[in-house]
Amino acid sequence: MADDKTDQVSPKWVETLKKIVMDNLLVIFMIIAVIIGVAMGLGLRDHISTDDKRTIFFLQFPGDLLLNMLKMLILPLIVSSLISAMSGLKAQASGKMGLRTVLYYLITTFCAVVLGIILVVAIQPGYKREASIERSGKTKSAEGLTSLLDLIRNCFPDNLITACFQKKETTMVYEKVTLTTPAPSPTTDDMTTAAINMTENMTTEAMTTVEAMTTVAPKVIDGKLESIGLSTQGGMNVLGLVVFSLFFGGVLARIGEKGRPLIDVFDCLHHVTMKLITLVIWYSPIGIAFLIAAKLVAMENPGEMFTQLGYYMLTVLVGLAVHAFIVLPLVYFVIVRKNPYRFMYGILQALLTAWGTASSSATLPVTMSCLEERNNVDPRVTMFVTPIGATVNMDGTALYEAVAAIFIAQYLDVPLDFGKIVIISLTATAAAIGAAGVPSAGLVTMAIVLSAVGLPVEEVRLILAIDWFLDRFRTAVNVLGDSFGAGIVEHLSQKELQEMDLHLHKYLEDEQNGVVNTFDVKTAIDTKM
Ligand code: 7O9
Repeated sequence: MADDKTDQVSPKWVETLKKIVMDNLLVIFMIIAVIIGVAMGLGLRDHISTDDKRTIFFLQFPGDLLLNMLKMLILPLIVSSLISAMSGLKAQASGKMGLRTVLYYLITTFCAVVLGIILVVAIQPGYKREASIERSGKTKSAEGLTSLLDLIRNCFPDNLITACFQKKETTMVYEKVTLTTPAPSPTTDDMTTAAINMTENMTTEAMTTVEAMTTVAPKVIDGKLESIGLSTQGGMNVLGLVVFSLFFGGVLARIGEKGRPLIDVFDCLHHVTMKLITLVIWYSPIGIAFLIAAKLVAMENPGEMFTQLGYYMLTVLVGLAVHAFIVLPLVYFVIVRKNPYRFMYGILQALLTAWGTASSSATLPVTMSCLEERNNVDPRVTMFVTPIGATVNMDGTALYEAVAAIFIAQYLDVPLDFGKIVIISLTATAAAIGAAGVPSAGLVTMAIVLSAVGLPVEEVRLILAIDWFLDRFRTAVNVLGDSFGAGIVEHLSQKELQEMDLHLHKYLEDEQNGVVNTFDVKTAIDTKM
């Protein structure tokens, strides 16, 4: 008996500890992976030169495997999730949920932009400079109207198969090039140098290649438009697939009994994909460690970067931190009345993946899995909210773009009045929402914000050097925003979800008791989980 007692006391204590460790094993692995990645990267910097592209390429191999595995799952995941979610929700419920989702995204993105603007105006990083910033890299062309039309055009792809790996982009070729603003300083990039040589000659002959065109900002060009047309760009047309899946799922739910087999197919596809994700997640610590190490080894002149752009970096990081640790948790707490930090702890793994990969789309599988498995968010909500969130909700990016635009204005001593600041806030919000839909996005959306207030687009070069570094933090904030969104929409949609549960419960009960169903098949489909 005495033995029994000791057996009971110590194992219980050990059991609890064991349970805590086991429950958080992956998170612990991920944290260790980040630490190992940073240590490995910094350690290898002494042995591998930044120019040794070959070794760095090989060093990144395990990380590339992770990125591939995650990206491979995106297509089946978004299509099956959105179709399943839409076919499982009643028209009214999906409408209400959609409205809440969109409102949450718009409001939080705008909050992020305003927060960024307040900080950049208060800290004034553009005026605090010791040395002039080295300008590097090339810029892409961007025009507000064509980008907006591209965005809408991409919502309706002409071919579903090509939409999985191509987007359409409006391209323009100009006959003559006249310089209206000072020429940008030369860089090592051949294409850019060629383009600059042309602009330095004030008036040049036609630029024949589209590539040459895209290296010069359109504001610089004041020539006759020779041709305009569509070209294809690599990358998944995610917006087109999202729009298609939403409508497909919506209609599928409404065709009654006939739709049942297909609904089961997509349900099944979703379940299998989620299971595959859990497998990939076990590999993710290894991949993350090597991604971080390779990036740190490849980093050029970190000291210079930190001193020259230190205040700018500080502004962005403080903004992201305030948004992540104060604004979003506060919104969650006010609406849901639960501990937001516990919620954040649940998705820590997704946040670390976002930080390690700098891609919220590659993180989407991990985000969904964390929300469903660890935070117990209703799958019907995550399936609906997170794929859309990964596509249109980018709080971190919006904040970053607003800060960057005003930083560039400060650096160039261009005064911005209140009207221009309002324009920046609106375009930064819109650019972040449309980023995934605009072909060759990234810096293009930045260029749209700049050109909206008449700032020289090529000056994005100022901030290019540390873009990759800040990208990791803003991606984590993007993912955090999507996740809180799922929690909040679930809370707000409780009534609809419970109603659907009730219907299903009754239906199953009746079926079990052999009662002739009071619900037709369509209702059963509408209410299925
Ligand atoms: C950041 F829904 C998905 F998963 F299928 C999906 C697929 C692709 C969602 C989005 C995309 C996509 O193409 N996104 C995209 C995002 C495209 C271009 C630019 C950006 C902006 O990226 C962020 C940033 O640079 O600030 C950030 N790196 O969240 O991934």
